[in-house]
Amino acid sequence: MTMSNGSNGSTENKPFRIFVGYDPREDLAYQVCRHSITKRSSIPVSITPIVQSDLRKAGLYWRERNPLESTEFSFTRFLTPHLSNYQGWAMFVDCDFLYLADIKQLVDLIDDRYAIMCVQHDYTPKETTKMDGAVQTVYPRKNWSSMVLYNCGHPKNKALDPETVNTQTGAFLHRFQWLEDEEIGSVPFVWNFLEGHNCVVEGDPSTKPKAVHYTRGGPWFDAWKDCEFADLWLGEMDEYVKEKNKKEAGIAN
Ligand SMILES: [Mn+2]
Repeated sequence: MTMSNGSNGSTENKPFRIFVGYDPREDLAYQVCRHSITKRSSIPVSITPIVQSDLRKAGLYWRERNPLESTEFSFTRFLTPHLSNYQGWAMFVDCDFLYLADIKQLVDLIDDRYAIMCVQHDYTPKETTKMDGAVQTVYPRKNWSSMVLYNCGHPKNKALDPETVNTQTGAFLHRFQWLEDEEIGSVPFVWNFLEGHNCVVEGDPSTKPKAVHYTRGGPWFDAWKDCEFADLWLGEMDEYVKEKNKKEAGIAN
């Protein structure tokens, strides 16, 4: 489906805004995720890491830390519409994603009828722990909030003001309880392909991941060096490191 009024930026020259959840323990994951987006994008994008310490300094985030939060962006992600001045569309994505397709293909799916759009997984994780031993919790709509296209100008998303993001429960936020079901649009699962859960069906190109989500932990952690699609992530990392070294050498000269 294509946009009628172009407010997502795909038909204007304004870059498409992307906020990536940042965690100091996963800096490399963030860098590689970012690289995988920019390298393949045929449209201008602006990528901003969501850094909890910066948001605390700016007075936008004051929640007490909770041991059940597996990343620093568990709650800060819901500031996406606020950080976009409640205008246009923007994407939030976890840092543990590897993009394998042009983000324009996702932007082209944007439909102004919805307040948000995401992959609507029916998902129950097998593991009870994730990443570096942080406790895994199970709840309805698990993983839906890990990649969300926000219609920041939609009146219903005004509900996501800093006060609400800082005081509401995890259930309210992660289950999108400020919205009615019909205000939540769906995009194909390949845009949030859960490593260890979703499967590629041979001979069916519609099951080929466009964005792999290493939700259990990715190859940047020793325990997940051999997970599915690890080779793709490691290849992207090599490329990112090489380009970074080249740039730094260029500056030194
Ligand atoms: Mn994740």
